[in-house]
Amino acid sequence: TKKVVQLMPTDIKEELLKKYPPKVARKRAKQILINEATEAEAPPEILANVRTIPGIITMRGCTYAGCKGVIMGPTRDILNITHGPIGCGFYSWLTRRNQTDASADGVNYMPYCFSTDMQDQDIIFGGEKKLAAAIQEAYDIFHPKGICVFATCPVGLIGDDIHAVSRKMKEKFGDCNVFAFSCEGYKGVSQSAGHHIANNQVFTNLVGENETPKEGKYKINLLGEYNIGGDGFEIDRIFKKCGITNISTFSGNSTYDQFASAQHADLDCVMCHRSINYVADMLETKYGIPWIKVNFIGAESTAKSLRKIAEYFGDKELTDRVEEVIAEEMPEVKAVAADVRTRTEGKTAMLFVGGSRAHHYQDLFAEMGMKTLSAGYEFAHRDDYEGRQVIPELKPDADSRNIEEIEVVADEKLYNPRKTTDEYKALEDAGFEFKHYEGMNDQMDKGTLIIDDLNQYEADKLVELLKPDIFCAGIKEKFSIQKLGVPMKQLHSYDSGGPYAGFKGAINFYKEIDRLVSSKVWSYMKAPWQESPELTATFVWE
Ligand code: CFM
Ligand code: HCA
Repeated sequence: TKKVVQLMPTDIKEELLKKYPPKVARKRAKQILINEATEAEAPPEILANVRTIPGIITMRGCTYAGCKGVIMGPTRDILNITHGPIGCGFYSWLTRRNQTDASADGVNYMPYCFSTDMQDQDIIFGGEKKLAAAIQEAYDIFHPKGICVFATCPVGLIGDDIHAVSRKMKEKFGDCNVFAFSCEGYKGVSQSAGHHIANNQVFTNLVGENETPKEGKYKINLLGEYNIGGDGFEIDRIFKKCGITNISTFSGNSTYDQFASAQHADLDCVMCHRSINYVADMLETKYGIPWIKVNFIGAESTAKSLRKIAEYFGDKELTDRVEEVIAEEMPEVKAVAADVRTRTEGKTAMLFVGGSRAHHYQDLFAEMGMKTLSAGYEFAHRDDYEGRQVIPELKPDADSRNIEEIEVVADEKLYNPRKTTDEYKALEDAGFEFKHYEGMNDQMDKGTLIIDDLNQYEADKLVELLKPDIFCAGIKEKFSIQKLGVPMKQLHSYDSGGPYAGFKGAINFYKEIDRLVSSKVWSYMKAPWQESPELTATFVWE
């Protein structure tokens, strides 16, 4: 006999927490939010960017992954050496599907995996000599413009001074910029600390090096775009069509020289705010380049972002051209959307991805008439949920020496997880400035579940209770979700698909999701709870 019960968001939250010991349940309760914001209210608070409780199987990665894999990985002509055991280098090698086009000068080190391959004796006697030898060997074979060295966990534990080795080798070569990142995996609570470390070092050691001005009427940098599955290629195609010059992308399909020339841009467009906001702030502080938030995931968002850029330049020629491009690109997008909507309208999705996609991809689903039941980030900070960012104190004489100081002030003001909405208000009243933009909470419907640092147990439970038509996350979740009979789309690597950004990307995405949610194959899977199907639940929201 089947019993139909109606589940309220509070019931779901209770179900997710039921199995935990009281202390764990108390902490997780603060990271599971029932979205209740109305237009008049401030967005609800969530606990984010805090340590995962030991024993919980988190979806997160480590600081090394955020630094070496995410920020520095997509740059083709900087030679990246992992100082550590071979697994760290190997598992961060090309798994992110960041594409590159080396046609200009043919230099591309991405197909190589460079590592010092630390062994037991290096741990016991120290690995600095081995690192110096690896840098020398890389230089002799490739003569790159830059070599970056990345610390893994054991390097920090044994105390190898990777910065001293890098400095020494830089001086020795004279024509190769060698610098290092103290991005040991354990340094932070997630990848997020790795972004911060990477941003600081690139800014300190590289940005501003090329003083030759760049040509272009509307010069921008695109920050936080990593060319996964070719997204950056599609965005660059659109920029080019509009007459916008992209000086540098941080860091999809980027080069050494692009980073070195970033200070020549008139405007910074920030796409993945989480991973690169530090660079945007430093460029603003040191060079006075303002930044705006953009999003090229979703056709409507793409159009909106182009209009925002045109509005910044306030130039009729650019505004007209942007409108022409949108008018040219949109009909095909709309036609495909209308077709897939006949099958996707009303279907439901869950999105659990790193630090911005779980938000950005909701636009694409909305364009297909699909609803996001639940979403969350792996490692975002509260500002990514609540939609505000502190403006660090502008220091007119700021240079790379006080970057740390500026960020410490910013972090203290913003990222302290104990700060409440009221305390923010008090800060604003006291004259601190915040930039406001849309966070995940603003976008999601009332009554939806926003969950930070979701884990395997909760993911399975959510699927069991809410049975979404599609679940989006990463490789660690892929197969466990599919075994529950629900189609799973990787929003990190895009599986083997993409691009999904821009206009052409939107079309690709509609077709892919249509294929996944319309397929009958998933209904043949028997999920564990279907062995005894006494209970069928429907999710109720307002
Ligand atoms: Fe930014 Fe990214 Fe993301 Fe990210 Fe990442 Fe990524 Fe991601 Mo994987 S930079 S936060 S650290 S949009 S690698 S391209 S997909 S978790 S949501
Ligand atoms: C990382 C990279 C990752 C992992 C994706 C996944 C990516 O965090 O180290 O878990 O599938 O996008 O490649 O986020």
